[in-house]
Amino acid sequence: MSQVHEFAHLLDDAARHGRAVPQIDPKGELSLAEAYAIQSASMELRVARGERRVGVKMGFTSRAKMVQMGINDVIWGRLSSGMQVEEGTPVKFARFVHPRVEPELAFVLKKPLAGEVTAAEALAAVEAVAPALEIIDSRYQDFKFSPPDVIADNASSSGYVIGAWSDPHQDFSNLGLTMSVDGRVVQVGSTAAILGHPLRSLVAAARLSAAAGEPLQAGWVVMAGGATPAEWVKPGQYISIEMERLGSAGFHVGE
Ligand code: OOG
Ligand code: MG
Repeated sequence: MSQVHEFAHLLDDAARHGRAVPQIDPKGELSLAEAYAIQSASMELRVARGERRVGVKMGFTSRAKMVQMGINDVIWGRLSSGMQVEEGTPVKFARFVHPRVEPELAFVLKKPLAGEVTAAEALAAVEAVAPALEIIDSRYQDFKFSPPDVIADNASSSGYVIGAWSDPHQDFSNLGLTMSVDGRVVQVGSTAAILGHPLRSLVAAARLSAAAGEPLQAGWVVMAGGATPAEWVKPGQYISIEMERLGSAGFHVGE
């Protein structure tokens, strides 16, 4: 499709300048393959500016997120170094269009993981797990999109914050979690909301990224997907996740 690069530039510019754009596929003409090609081309633009590829994020892996956004298929996106938010460094609100935040679980891999793998094989590739928050920021007006739209827009990837890493050889299939804004709990959930077990999200990430010719690498981070609906982010807030046994993570939102 000749428009791949045009759409990739449009969405990359929107992300860089924090400016909303109209949906690129209002008539439903884009295939999922074309949408992923746009996503890939937009990641190449980030890499050309010096960002590093650091992993993968999964989307719509919980019913809560599917219901909130009206989409029933698991999708994935590409994570780059420029998206990482450090816990102690306030994130600038002005860089976003209309950000939301959601509680997740993150994996970091110690081995490559590719193709059709079992949950046990996936676990054997995991170095550690951690509580995490994802900042999602659709580049589309009103945060409205179809599946191809959101895939092309890198699954709304915008930022991620990861807490302290823990040994993955413990049961993290059903850990209670809360997300708080300024210390007030705004969402309550469990890691079990993520496909019944977050490892299933890693299994899907291994399959989907290998099929795209970019198998998961040692050292990569995989964000398993939101466990609850996302909440709007506002300047001045402190947003945190508290996860049973694994601890917490949080960040300040600047102006
Ligand atoms: C799309 C991204 C979905 C998740 O964790 O389910 C996602 C969106 O909701 O804008 O990141
Ligand atoms: Mg997410």
